[in-house]
Amino acid sequence: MTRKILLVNGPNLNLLGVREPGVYGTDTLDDIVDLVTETADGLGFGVRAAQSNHEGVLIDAIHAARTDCDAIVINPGALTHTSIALRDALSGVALPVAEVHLSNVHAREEFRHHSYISPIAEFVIAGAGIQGYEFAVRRLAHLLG
Ligand code: CA2
Repeated sequence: MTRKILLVNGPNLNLLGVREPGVYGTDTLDDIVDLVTETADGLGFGVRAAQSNHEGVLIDAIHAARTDCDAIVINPGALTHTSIALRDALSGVALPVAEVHLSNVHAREEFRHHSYISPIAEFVIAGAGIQGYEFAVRRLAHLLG
């Protein structure tokens, strides 16, 4: 059976490439999904991609991964800085989690410096643009062996 990675993108990431290219670049969410899918495919993994602007929908997608996914790559968007519920969902499914941010959140406003997700993530990648998602897939595949 093919192993699978859940790719989760949080609120407003559907606007990527459409608004604020100065901060987040010109790549779109579809570009991210394509990059993750191609990278995972080359390593023998399948991908299920989810994006929502609603916290509960993201939590449901994470719960669903419990039975058929092996790892999670997540860019929680602004929920990174606010959501204990998202963190609890990620802890609850007990899969390895890679936290990815397009921008270097530590070089931005103070409120972006704290993440509720980082303490339960295997690793965090910030500021590498969409390449960060590719690194995350490669590292998770390596960790899973
Ligand atoms: O750098 C990242 O990947 C972030 O997770 C992006 C979030 C932000 O709240 C985090 O602090 C860091 C925001 C995603 C919103 O993306 C947009 C894209 C285009 C136009 C407007 C928003």
